[in-house]
Amino acid sequence: MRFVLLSSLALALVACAAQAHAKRPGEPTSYEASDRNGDGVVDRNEFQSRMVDVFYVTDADKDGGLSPEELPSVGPSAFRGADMDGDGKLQLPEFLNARAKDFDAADSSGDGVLSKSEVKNFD
Ligand SMILES: [Ca+2]
Ligand SMILES: [Ca+2]
Ligand SMILES: [Ca+2]
Repeated sequence: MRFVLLSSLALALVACAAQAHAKRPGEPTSYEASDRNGDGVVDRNEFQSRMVDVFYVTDADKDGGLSPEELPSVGPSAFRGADMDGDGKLQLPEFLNARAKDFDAADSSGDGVLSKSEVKNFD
């Protein structure tokens, strides 16, 4: 399930970038946008603040929860696993919790930060 969520993360980021605006040459990639202090790695706080942005962009109907329709790349079992209160939508804490697991799964070196090679799919 972790890897399903991880690939859905990359898709969510791509979808987010596509929704925001068409990418122009020279604009920062989503990875670079996530690396807010520019030290070349994405730490937990940077990842979380990026995921908050993704949440609000993904919540198309602005009802404060992500429905399966708003997260088409997330499989039903992964969605149910993340929906802790079982109301059929992922509220922000549920979304962040699921994404924190993605962070751990992506951090293959276990140093608590994501290097670019650990998130090849970010772009
Ligand atoms: Ca950083
Ligand atoms: Ca929604
Ligand atoms: Ca929920």
